[in-house]
Amino acid sequence: MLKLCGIRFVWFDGIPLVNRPALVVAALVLFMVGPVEAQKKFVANYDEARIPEFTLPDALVFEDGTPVRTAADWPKRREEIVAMFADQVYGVAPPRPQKLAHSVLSKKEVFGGAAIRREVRVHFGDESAPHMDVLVYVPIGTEKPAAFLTLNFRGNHSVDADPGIRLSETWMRRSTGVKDNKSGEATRGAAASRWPIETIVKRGYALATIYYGDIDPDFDDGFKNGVHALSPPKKASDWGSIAGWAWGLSCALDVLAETELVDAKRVAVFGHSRLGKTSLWAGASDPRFALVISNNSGCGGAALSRRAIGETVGRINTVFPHWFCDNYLQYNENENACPVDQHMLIAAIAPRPVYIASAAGDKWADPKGEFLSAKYADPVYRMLGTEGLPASVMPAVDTPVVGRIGYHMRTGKHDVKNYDWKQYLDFADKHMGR
Ligand code: GTR
Repeated sequence: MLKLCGIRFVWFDGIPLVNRPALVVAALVLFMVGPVEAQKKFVANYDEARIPEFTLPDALVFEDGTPVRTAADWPKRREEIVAMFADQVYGVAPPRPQKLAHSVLSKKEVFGGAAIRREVRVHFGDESAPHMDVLVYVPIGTEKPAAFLTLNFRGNHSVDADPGIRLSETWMRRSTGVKDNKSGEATRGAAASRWPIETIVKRGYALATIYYGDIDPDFDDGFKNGVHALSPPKKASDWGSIAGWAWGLSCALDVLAETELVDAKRVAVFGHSRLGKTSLWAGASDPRFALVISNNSGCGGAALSRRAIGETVGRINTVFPHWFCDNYLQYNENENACPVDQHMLIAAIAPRPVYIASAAGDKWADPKGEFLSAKYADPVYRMLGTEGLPASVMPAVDTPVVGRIGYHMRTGKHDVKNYDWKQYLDFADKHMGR
């Protein structure tokens, strides 16, 4: 018998055996230390010279190798691309409910008579189904305005200090003012710097925002809560959280169309960071969105995965296992095997206008990779007869390039600033203005 590090190895017919308690201990150690170690060991690459070699899949070639020759071929190729993203990346969502029961919880004139603020409760089914609250600002004096439909991170009450907005009662991530995962008064208006609502309505746009946790609380609970409870994922291609949030946005668009509060044909979908990944997927999967905005969406959003700079597919799947579908795990440190890359997500939005914004200090999200996605989506936009992205090299900081695809890299860090909103409002004027 051989004893090594406290584990008894018993030799039997020349085969080393390990005693059972030691096996259990080793399995436990592997189970607990394995993932922690894997996370600790992740060191992001920021060196362009160390990017692995890669070839991008061509958005303009069908899966059977046939080239996409004309605009008439595009809808079929687009369908192929959207299906691959659903199957391999975000997961397939169930059909939206036939009925979305909704009621107005509050209605008030705000900003000195510039807008009406409403809180609309929307159930994913009849009145007994789970619900989300949509906070809607509609400018007064603009008939059927265009709108920005958005998700927020910290509750509807966080976007403005207005005491009339209901405090979110949904599970909330720990942060200042949140106790036992419940929002406190101190979080009222806490995210207001990201939401220049008065400016937006005074420019003639409506703004609708939803706390993303109303749709699916952002933690890995095996999909028991949120909208996944309505259709729990069973297959590796079934929906993850990003697909759930995007599905919620599409439901909100259904209700905006039904209530005629805004012009449902002119609704832009906007999101920051993980919610920017979500706005891209919402825009790609639901062609009713007239315009799409991704603010610092990074890995799994606008950034090319194959560059593996900053956050990588392996890292994101380890830290946020619930965001994507299980099929996406195959591409951990194996991005080249994925049938799609993120420029195809942008292309799937074509020819609708799309704006991609980076921040110079947000290296984790790979600003260059975000720009390159826009650039490699450009041939699709041009084939469809639009001006695409009017830049072939990355523009300098704070110098937006704006065609049917818009792009800028703002000074500063991962955030949403008035500078970003100014570009989005100008972009909306260009493409959704009357
Ligand atoms: C980070 C994550 C990013 C981004 C960000 C956010 O931790 O690595 O992909 O989504 O969170 O959403 O704030």
